[in-house]
Amino acid sequence: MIKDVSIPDIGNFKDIPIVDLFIKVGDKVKKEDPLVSLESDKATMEIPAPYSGEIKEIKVKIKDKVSEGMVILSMDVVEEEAKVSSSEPPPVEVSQATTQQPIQAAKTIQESVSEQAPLSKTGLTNSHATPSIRKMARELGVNLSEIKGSGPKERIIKQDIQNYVKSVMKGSGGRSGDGIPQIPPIDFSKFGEIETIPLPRIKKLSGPHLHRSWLNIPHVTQFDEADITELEEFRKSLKQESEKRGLKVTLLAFLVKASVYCLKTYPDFNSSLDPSGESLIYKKYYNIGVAVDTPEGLVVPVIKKAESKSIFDIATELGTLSSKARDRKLSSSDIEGASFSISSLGGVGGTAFTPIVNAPEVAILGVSKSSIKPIFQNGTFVPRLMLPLSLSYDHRAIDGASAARFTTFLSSLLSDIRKLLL
Ligand code: CAO
Repeated sequence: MIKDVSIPDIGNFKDIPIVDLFIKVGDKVKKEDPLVSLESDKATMEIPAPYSGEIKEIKVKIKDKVSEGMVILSMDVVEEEAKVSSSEPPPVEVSQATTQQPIQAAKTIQESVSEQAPLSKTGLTNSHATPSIRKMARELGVNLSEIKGSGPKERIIKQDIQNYVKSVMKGSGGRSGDGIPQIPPIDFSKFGEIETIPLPRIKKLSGPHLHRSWLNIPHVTQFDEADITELEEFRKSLKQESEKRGLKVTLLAFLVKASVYCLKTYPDFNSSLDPSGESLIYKKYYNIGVAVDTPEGLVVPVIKKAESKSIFDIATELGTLSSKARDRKLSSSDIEGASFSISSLGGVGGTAFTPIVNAPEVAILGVSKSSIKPIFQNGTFVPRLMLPLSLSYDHRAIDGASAARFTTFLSSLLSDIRKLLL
């Protein structure tokens, strides 16, 4: 049945221009779908469909001025609804066009405005937008006051919201892609002389990787120390033999060896979380990444299959990989496939630090500078060479108690490296 649709009761508003037509002839609409949008200098109103059906004729166009009772279109109304057409038309949805001028309107309009009132707290009503656009903004969690409209009279249109959402997703809307508020830019030259130097290539590459690991992994660091007095004596005793072989055996080679032993004993530390986060992938190989400090930034070459290598083999490979790293000659195969990493700052200094887990690994061992400390043994203080250990781990994969067991075990191995033979 064909029925005319006219402007319902819109209170004291008269001769209001149409600013949007949401339908065209042939469109099928449901009762309460918006048909047209009217906008005075005080308010924006959407006229909803009073019935479900098909649009047959549109009798108005954008910029036409309308008042209550004017026929704007005709519809072929769905049979059942035509029978109950005496029912009340759906209420007009209204929003305030500007905050400066109060709305004075009929009951239905005031009711709608009071629905909108909570929105003003978020600044939504400061903007010029139709109710359907406001609805879209609400659904997407977009604050309209952050958007400059590109429609007539700076009205916010659908495209503006889409562009805004895209810019936020790209991290250019005041938030990073992670939804983390960005640090506002500061003009440091206001406070003194400055110089801007681009980051070296490696720092540019490692920065996002470190950031990703830091954001994704719930980090905890377990601190401990190992008595390496005897180990250091043994290492020094190898000096002649090492020199004959043309290599330098540092503590790091022993740390790699002892770590493999610990990883075999505590396999969780040699695992990765499966992408679903529902299982752990255990690796049956022991590839140890070693952080190397280079003038260009931090790189982590990998000692592959460390479980099958001797202390001399590991020392040789450490020398080769760190020289390659410093000469920027590492290949991609040199830096891939690690299952656990070690970061030694022992040659530099410090007492402890919190290394960042090298995702998708689940743990990293940090080592600081050893020093002689008075240790209470057999009723007396004795000078012992103590090595600080800092084990960071992914708390999703590893419990605190396991981490404490791992470092305790590592400490016992380093205190008596004969245990590595067992
Ligand atoms: N305590 C005391 N002395 C230590 C030590 C420790 N834990 N570890 C090493 N040393 C000593 C070495 O024995 C060596 O002394 P000598 O020259 O008298 O023999 C000196 O410190 C320098 O060692 P090194 O750094 O050349 O050798 P290494 O095997 O210990 O380390 C490498 C090699 C490549 C790991 C290291 O040079 C390096 O780059 N470390 C920095 C890693 C880094 O930046 N980590 C931070 C990453 S952020 O998580």
